[in-house]
Amino acid sequence: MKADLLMLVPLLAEYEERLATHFNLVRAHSRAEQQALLTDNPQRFTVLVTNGGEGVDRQLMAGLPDLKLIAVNGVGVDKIDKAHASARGIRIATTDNILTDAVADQAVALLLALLRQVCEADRFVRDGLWLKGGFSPLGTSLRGQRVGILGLGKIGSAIAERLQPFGVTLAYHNRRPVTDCPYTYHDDLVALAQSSDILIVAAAGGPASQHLVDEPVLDALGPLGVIVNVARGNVINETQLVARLVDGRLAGAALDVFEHEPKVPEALFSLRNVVLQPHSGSATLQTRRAMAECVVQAVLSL
Ligand code: 8YV
Repeated sequence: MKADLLMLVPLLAEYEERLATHFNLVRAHSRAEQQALLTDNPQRFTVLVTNGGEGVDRQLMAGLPDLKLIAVNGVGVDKIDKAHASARGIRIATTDNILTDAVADQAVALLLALLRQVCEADRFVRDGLWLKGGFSPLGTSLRGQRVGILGLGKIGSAIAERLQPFGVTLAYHNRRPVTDCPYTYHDDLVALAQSSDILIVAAAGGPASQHLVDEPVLDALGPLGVIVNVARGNVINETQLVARLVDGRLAGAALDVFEHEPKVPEALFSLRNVVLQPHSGSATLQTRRAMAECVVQAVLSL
């Protein structure tokens, strides 16, 4: 008889099929379905599959007494109680390194889309407005901009590498300076924001980075500043961010992630100075295949 494998999120079909040759897949994508499992022989699960955005509900993890492995289809572990997992010897496997390039590409794509008003101009053409006159607002050149990166880890560094040939100046804020790094280090995030035109958020999520980008940072970035977030929504104080985008205390934002996703503040929908994405930084076929392969290997290795 096959063992049960708990799937909190879907994987690409072919990888689920591979897993299904070894396991009986039990899909519980909603909180209600997960809750129901807790009273249905929960000791049958030794492995579960989730992703970075979803993590594992605290109560669910506590209710699975024989859990040994959490296989994450992503790198973020901010929605998993790591202390609880480690106390119970539950291993957490991630797709470390695999999505770095895709997320860094997405950050650059979002930045250029925002500065060059790609989405706005696309809507202009689709709506047939070009026939009535030219697209009037001018975009912003990337060359010469001062870019500040919050979080110079693997993804932050990959973003910096991609931006260098565009002729920007690069600086960053991290808990500690990165050894042998050519970019200017600011040990204070407000100071980084003050000396940046563009702030790119690439920091890991979790309690330590909750609302790191708050009023003082947003004010320091100022009315000409723009912000890009490919990390976690709650690294930025979203209420403060939205208020500034609405009243012009911040020039623009390109956001792949949100504090309460998939809920996105409705005030953003009518703004022309934002680019909004549904947490799709790693969403390329190649990357999602490589991630799913990594998850399958982790599950089979138990
Ligand atoms: C993943 C993410 O794509 O890796 C993460 O932590 O947030 C995303 O890039 C997500 O886990 C979906 O699989």
